[in-house]
Amino acid sequence: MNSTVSTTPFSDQSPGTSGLRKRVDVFRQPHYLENFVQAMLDVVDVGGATIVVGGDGRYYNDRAIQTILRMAAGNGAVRLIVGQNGLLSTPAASHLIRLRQARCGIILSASHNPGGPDGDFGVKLNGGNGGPAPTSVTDAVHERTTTITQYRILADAPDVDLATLGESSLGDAVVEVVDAVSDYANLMESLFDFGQIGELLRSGFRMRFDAMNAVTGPYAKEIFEKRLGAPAGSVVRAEPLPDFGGLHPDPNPVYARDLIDAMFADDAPDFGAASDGDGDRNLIVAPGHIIAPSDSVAMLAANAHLAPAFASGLAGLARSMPTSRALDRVAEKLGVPCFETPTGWKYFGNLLDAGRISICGEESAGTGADHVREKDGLWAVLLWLNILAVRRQPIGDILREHWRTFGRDYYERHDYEDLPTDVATALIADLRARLPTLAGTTIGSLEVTLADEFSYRDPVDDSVATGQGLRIVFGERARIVYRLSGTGTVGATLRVYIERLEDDPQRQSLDQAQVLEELAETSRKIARIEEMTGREAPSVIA
Ligand code: G16
Repeated sequence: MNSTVSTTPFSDQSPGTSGLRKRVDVFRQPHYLENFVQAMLDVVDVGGATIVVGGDGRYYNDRAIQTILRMAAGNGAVRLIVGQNGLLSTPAASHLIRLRQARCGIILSASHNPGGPDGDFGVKLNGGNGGPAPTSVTDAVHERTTTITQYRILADAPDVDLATLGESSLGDAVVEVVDAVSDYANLMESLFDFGQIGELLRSGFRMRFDAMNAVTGPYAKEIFEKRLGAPAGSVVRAEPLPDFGGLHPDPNPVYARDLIDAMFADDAPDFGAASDGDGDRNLIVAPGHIIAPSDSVAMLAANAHLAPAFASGLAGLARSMPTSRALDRVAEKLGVPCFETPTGWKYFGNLLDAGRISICGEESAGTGADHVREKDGLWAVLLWLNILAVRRQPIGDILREHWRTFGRDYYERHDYEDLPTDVATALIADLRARLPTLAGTTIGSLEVTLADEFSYRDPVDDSVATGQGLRIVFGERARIVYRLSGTGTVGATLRVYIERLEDDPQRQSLDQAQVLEELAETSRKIARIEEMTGREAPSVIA
């Protein structure tokens, strides 16, 4: 029976960079999930709509999906497309929304954050284009959460069987359980030269893909081992587990230690990669070298024409502001525009929809293209493999050749985690106030050519995003960027992004930490980090 349940607002349902992310405990409070979902359904107006629902399989995914299905049906949606067992990687969900022309998608994930009963959970809304809802929509959802008084749900309906493919009914709605792995794999097959990649993978070339016990496991098994013929065991930790086996499913050098160790061993495979909790991020590792995400997107763009999807060239490129400027120099050489957007995949949406860009990426391990409207970890791995299959050179050689041609951007991100929110906000405010005094000054050997707060006017719809990070620019040579993370669930994280360009080939294989040492020190001094936070050093260097 369709019930209307009375509720009262929660004060903490403001969606961050990528939807609402909180501890599982927070989501389990009575009405908490329901309030947020009702706010989304109200803003989208789902009467008569088709909706895609799925998640990364983390703890609480199974319960939350049943609630969301009952609410979607209770709010008049007519077709609910769900991944088998409630699983959908974020890029596969984006694809399914587009393929089935759904009005929206509801994706359950806290991305790379840890899972399990004490871990994190998240809910995000994607629009009919398959991409994260734009700020205008997430603002409206937030507004709605502050005034909500009731939600609608088929309270007494039994759980839907999500293990069995096919259709069933839920109230007046049809629930369709689909095999999203094959839809997604078919899309990949249409973009890349599977014949050539298969030849490479069957030629003795060894790859290691670490799914980190998260959602990409079944997709990677199907694509790499089944369709492309990579030897069994090329995909490791392939079973999605509700707590990711206790791992932090973040493909960075700290949490993907297993992969890094394998790739730095004497008998390292030829190519290593990992993805995150919901499959949108990627890490690429060459034998003995971790490829920085900012470099990876630049190298992919420079070589993209080797894959069928981009054989006729690229319309344009884009990167988030803190991502290194390596991509800009590739765009310049290709003669295409390179857009600089705020952090958050949603800012690429309009550019992709308008056909202004073909490939985009972020320092936070996200790379993607116009085939879906999310970043896509497996897509990035496949584009790398396609390039390697055509060039038949070791990935390390391609890396060094790229640096010789375009210069190398030594790059690090220093995270100061779990700061009291007021302390982090005060630090940014203090630095913001001092920006005008920094421009034109010389720090060490570098002159500050620009010190400002980044804001962005979307070239497609003219919407403006302000307050998107503080940047201290030293011409082409170097840059420091400061911003607060929008994805954490505890306290605040200050992110400091440091980059330095080296175009002398003799100086492109130096120790990264050493090259960046002076700039790192400068970054701490300029923002008075120790003085304001008591922290002498970052908690994580990525
Ligand atoms: C999300 C967004 C990304 C963004 C990242 C930034 O990633 O989708 O576009 O780069 O957050 O995170 P932060 O605000 O913490 O720096 P994901 O993979 O967590 O959805």
